[in-house]
This record gives sequence, C-alpha cells and structure tokens, in this order.
Amino acid sequence: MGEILRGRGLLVLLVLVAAIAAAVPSVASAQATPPLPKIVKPALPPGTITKTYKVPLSIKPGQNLNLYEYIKADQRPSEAGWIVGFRPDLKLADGTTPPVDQIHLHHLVMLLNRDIVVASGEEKTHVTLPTGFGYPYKPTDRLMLNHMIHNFTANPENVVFEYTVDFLPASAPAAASMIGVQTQFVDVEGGKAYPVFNVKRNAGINGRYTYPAQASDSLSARNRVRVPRDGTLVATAGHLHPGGLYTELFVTRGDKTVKIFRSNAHYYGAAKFASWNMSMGSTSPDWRVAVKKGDILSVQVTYDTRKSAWYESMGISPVALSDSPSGGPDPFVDPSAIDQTEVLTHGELKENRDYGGRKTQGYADARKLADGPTLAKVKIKDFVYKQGDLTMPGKKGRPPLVAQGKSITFVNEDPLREIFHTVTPCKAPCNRSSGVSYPLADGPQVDSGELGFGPIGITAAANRATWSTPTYLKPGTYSYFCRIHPEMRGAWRVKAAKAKR
Ligand SMILES: [Cu+2]
Repeated sequence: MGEILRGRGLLVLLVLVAAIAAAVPSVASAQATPPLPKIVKPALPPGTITKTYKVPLSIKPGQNLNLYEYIKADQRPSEAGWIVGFRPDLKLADGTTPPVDQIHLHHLVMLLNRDIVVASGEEKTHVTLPTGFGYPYKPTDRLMLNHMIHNFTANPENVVFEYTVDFLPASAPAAASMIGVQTQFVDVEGGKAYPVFNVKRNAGINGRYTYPAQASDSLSARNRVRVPRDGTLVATAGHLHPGGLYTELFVTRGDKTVKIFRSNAHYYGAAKFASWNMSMGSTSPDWRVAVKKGDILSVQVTYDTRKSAWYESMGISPVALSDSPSGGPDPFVDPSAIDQTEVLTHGELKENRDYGGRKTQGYADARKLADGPTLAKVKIKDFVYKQGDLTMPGKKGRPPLVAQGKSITFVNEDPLREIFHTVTPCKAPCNRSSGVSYPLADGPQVDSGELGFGPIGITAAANRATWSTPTYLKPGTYSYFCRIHPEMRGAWRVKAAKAKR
C-alpha cells in the first residue's frame, strides 16, 4: 500500500474503510463456549523498558475512514533495539476510554518499513513475543500507523492512539542473544488493502460458516502465504469480528496439511457471538513450529450465522517467523508435539460492555405509524433519513410507501467521500438503544452497501450514492438501520397492489 501514500506528516489517505463491527446483535445462546484460558504473559528480557507513546488524532463526525500516518520521532523509541511487546489502546483527549459503541477502533496496523509488525482491532489483543524473540527496530526505520477509527456520532472528536511498547535497547546485555522475527500476515482476504468479506445469515452448515472453505470463490486462495525462509513460528493470535467463533492456522508442505493453531473468540457476557466483548486466544509462550522455505501458511475463519448477517467481516492470523531456525517440532513429523494450549493476553474490557437493546423513547415503532407518502426516492442527509426516520416526529417520520413490485431508491446526500451510510434491514420494530450488540442485521438479507465513494479496492465505499430496494419484497413495514451510525434508524412500507375497482 506504500504506492498510494503521498505527502508528509499526517497523511490523510482516503482509503475508507468501513466497518462496522458494531452492528451486532443481542442474543443469548445456549451453545457451549470454550472454557476461558488463563492470562499469560511471557517474561520480559532483563533491561526491557516499558513505555507508552501517544499519537493524537482528530476524527470527523461520523468518520469511518482507513487512514495512514507516520509516527513522529517523539512518538516512538529513540534508540535501536528490539520490540518484544505491544499493547494498543484508544483514548479520548481527557484520558478516558470511550465506549466502543461510540468511538470504535476498527483496526490498527503498525508498519515497520513495509512490513506489518502488529495488527489489532477492538479486542485489543496484546502482543508479547516469547522470551528471547523480538522485532528488530532502528529509529531510522519508517514507522507508520494504519488506523480505522469509526466515529458513531455526528460530532468531531479528538482522540489519542496510545500504544505501550516493551522495548529492549540494543545496548542491554540481553540484546546480544535476541533472535529477530518478522510477521507473516496470513489473512483470508490477503492482498486486499481492505480485507473483508460478507457473511450471510444462515450461511454454511448448522449455523456455522467457514470462510473461504464454504465460499463459492474459495479457489482464489488469497488466504495463503509462502514461507520465505527456513525458520520457526513462535507466536500467533487470531483476529475476527463479532459473530466470529475462531480462526484456524494451517501449514502445508507438498500434499500434506497440518493445523497448527486454533484461536477461539472468548466472549464475555450475555451477547455471545454478537459483540466486541471478547478476547482472542493466543499461542502459549512455548508454542513453536519449525517450517521450511516454500511451506504454505493458510488461515480460515468460522462465524455463527444463526442470528444475523455479518457484513465486512475479517479473518486474520498474523504469525511471527524467526529470522533463523530456532528449534520446535516439525509439524509433518510429530504434529502432536505442537502445544495447542490457548492463553489470553487480557481479560474483559469495560468499554466493550454496552450491548444496547434497552427500551428507549428515542424511536417510533414504524409498524404502528400511519402511511407516509408514496415516494420513489428517499434522501439521506445530515445523518437523517428524510422520510420515515424513526427519530422524526409527525409526518416526516411516517414510513414512505412503495407499491409491491416497485422500488424505493435511497440517496446519500452527505459528503460522499467522508460520510457513508447504509440501509440495513433489522427485525421490526428495531427501536431499542444502540450498543455493541444492537441493532443486528437480522431483517431480510438485503443491504445497500456503504453509500459513498473512495479509492477502488482499498475502500469500504460501494462507489455509488444510491441503492434501490428489491422488487420482490412482500407487503409489510421494513425497518432498517445504518451500519456505520447505528443510531440512524428508519422504515419503509411495501403496499399490496390494489385490486381493480
Ligand atoms: Cu450512516
């Protein structure tokens, strides 16, 4: 993605992304979840310095953009050495942590020169390499942050990306015996700058959908990475989105494939499978897998599809590969010698706990409202659906009508390169409070996509401003929300064709 970078300093690249992870459901589930693993942190080498750096960022109302910027000299270690640990966080300017349903960290990726070092999302998995391994670092390296911070509100915000680094200076005696690692970025949508795919409700088998294995385009093999040298894999943890159950990492040599780690999403609280309130299982400090140049690493991810569709989902298992072989079992000789124990890097985060779904006076039940006007077009402007918005009193709030067999076209008239909106059906009345699990995409399986524009291939934008409802919908009142701004709710109504009089 370096080619698209321009300018100096703060680089506002319009890659937009989208996210949404937030649009998720509130659903208790009887399905058994894996037991919660222990929180384990490898010992830090003697002489390691732990320091938190702050990168202030201004975000626009409703922003959901994929942006890049250089980390300045005073925002990073000033001497050469080894990065052995990394913990991301996002704060408001006053030092408090915003609730995830208001300011949401869709993803952040640290790039050292052209290599991804670490990546995280709202689950904020910590990276601590096994003792003795580190990412080599020099102050002259180019260090960049790729972040997508999603502002669910219509207000501008000043936020601070905070990252804490465990850093072993090259001058420390322990540095002499360190072994370098590089991250192999194994991603189900590898090679895409905005690597997402959609999960339809009820897709897969028995409410579980595994991507790309069950996708019709699974032969594209974007989920593979060739190991560049003989070495040892020393750490991995999965990244997925709400609704995700686990990622699985494999290694293939010749015609043999061995699973080397499964990273489960460990959900907390009542909204299981439907929120960011989870921690990802990571490898234990003694996990090692010896690999050879030319081996293929691949990943797949499994989502629960019983309650909701999951738009713009991810499945990634970045894995640290040592610079030189440093031991570990050969997976093709003795796969049972690979330690499959999962550990957690942190527990429940309080900012992920507001599931939403509470009763509120804020929204009408559109099923009980009188008919609005028959319209061919509904504008979306200033974060409001101009006819049938559930927050609008009086006639403006009544659902617009469309005759069965016809369409209503929604048109985004907010700034199309900055503010994307969606029309995403949710089960009526869809009038409860917003949170990390509400609303869900649990209505008819249609979706507008993100109405707006951005660079093709690196953006979440649909690259159109309009979307028309399908003509096959049966008579009824259809409620919907915006996946980018879940407090935006609306409805339209399909009327049965009249019998001739
Ligand atoms: Cu919106």
